[in-house]
Amino acid sequence: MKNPSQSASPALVVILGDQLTPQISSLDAADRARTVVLMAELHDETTYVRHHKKKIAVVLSAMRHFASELREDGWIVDYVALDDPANTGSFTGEVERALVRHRPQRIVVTEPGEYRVAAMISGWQERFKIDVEVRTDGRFLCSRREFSAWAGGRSAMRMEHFYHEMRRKTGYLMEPDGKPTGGQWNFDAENRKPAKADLFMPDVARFEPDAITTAVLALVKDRFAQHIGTLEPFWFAVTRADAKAALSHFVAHGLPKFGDFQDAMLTDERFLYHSVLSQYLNAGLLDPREICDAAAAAYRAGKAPLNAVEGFIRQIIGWREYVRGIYWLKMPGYERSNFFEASRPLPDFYWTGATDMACLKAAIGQTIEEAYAHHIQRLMITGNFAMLAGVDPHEVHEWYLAVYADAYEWVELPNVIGMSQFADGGLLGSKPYAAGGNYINKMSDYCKGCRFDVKVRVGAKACPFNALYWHFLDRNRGRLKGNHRLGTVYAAWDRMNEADRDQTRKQAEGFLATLTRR
Ligand code: FAD
Ligand code: DLZ
Ligand code: SF4
Repeated sequence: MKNPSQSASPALVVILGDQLTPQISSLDAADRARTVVLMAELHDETTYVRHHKKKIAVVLSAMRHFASELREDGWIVDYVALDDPANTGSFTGEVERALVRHRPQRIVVTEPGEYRVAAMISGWQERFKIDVEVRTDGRFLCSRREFSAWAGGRSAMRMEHFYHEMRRKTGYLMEPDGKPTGGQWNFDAENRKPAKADLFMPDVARFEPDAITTAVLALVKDRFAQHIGTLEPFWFAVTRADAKAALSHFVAHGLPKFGDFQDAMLTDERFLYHSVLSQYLNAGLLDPREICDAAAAAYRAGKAPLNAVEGFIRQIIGWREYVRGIYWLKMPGYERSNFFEASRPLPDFYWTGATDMACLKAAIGQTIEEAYAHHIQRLMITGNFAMLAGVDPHEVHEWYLAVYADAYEWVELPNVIGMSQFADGGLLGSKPYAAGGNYINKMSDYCKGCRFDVKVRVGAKACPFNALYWHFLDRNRGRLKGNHRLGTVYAAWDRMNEADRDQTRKQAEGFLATLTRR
């Protein structure tokens, strides 16, 4: 229980770079006159992986805008800039300095998104001899405690079951009789159409950099020249007002076809009908409820079909909340999962895009330019390739954490370790997302522009995904043989004659030997 005199005692509220929400719990019931808000641009946070330049820029610019909005709203904000000569570069170091400046009686912070930072904060009370109150992050629809209660005692923690609970809890797309709208929980059977290049595609919402962003871009250009990525053109929203405009833009232009083409990939269409909202949502510029409210309202107004709206809401109240729950349930240790004992270094071309494989070149090329790739590119192109090639999943994880503007470990890690690399041995998914060239050809136009032939398995023209796919299954047979969902593919491998199998193995091994790293 909170002591009433405590809430009036001078407090230092620490706001982290992904807590840019005016209603953040650390500010609840705080007295503006007796509270100092500390925000700090930190060397450690900008470099614990070599984040994409655009990611650093969007975070720092959004932090600066948020600090100035808080000040306009009457808060006292102590903002430490990256180039402040006294900046120690870490949360702990900056809290220590702020304690000397402000002499607060207590520290208040909303629970951080990452285990690494939570471990740091857990040492503050002892180290600084001051009360530290860590509050639940109310921006999530399912608290960590609720998720543990849901997970407790279950042998399989499937997302679909969790999602039904979340639909009931939130009431999204639910009828008064407790049944799901449209009589089904999930309309994916109507989704997953391949895209056609001649369809009209809406562009993503783009925003001109203002003076604050322009200063941040100059700072990032100067300080992080060695990090991956193109800094300009920079079009991300960095304020809540612009992020809300991006949400309205998506609901009007992207949402109606979101479901149909959710899994499609096109070389010249980087965003298709995706929302491109995750970087705003994860930094706190948007709230999951307002996004789902807007999508549900579009359905009710007849502006978007049920398959699109259900699929979209599922990603947010289902997948997003579910992966966060898994992260906190399994950390620490989850980041070192390696079910296949894969040890190959991440190939060089993940950092440069320099490969003849047109699908990887497109997905990595746009990642370098935009700090964005959509879900199927992350899962079925870069993720699939890394798993088939036997890349160390920890290296894969660090790459994803670095290159995407929306990447924070709580959401990135389960998607990479669990969903994409099957490195947790099936906690999150019931079978590995492994596919040969056929799948990529069906869902994209990449193969048309590729020097490899997607229909061919061996020889100089052979699509590398084909032999790698069989090689992956073959070399991991011992680990996967109990998986009933793979029975038919192993049966197909067994039906191949021994000479073909042998050629396939050699083809894959020859290709793997060409992969290099810097
Ligand atoms: P949309 O396709 O428009 O989806 C709407 C929203 O749903 C997203 O903005 C996002 O908030 C949420 N969402 C969708 N799928 C997922 C999912 N699997 N997990 C959590 N939320 C989801 N998402 C991140 O936010 N950060 C990451 O670091 C991240 N890393 C990923 C790594 C891999 C290997 C894979 C396969 C997926 C990853 N995702 C990650 C999930 C997903 O790819 C992105 O959320 C999505 O591509 C963001 O683009 P969007 O906003 O256009 O999404
Ligand atoms: C991602 C990020 C970056 C690049 N820089 C900062 C920063 O300078 N200061 C800050 O407070 N937060 C930053 N962040 C976000 C943090 O890494 C994030 O808040 C923690 O990882 C907890 O999720
Ligand atoms: Fe990718 Fe193979 Fe298609 Fe080339 S042929 S784009 S490598 S799937």
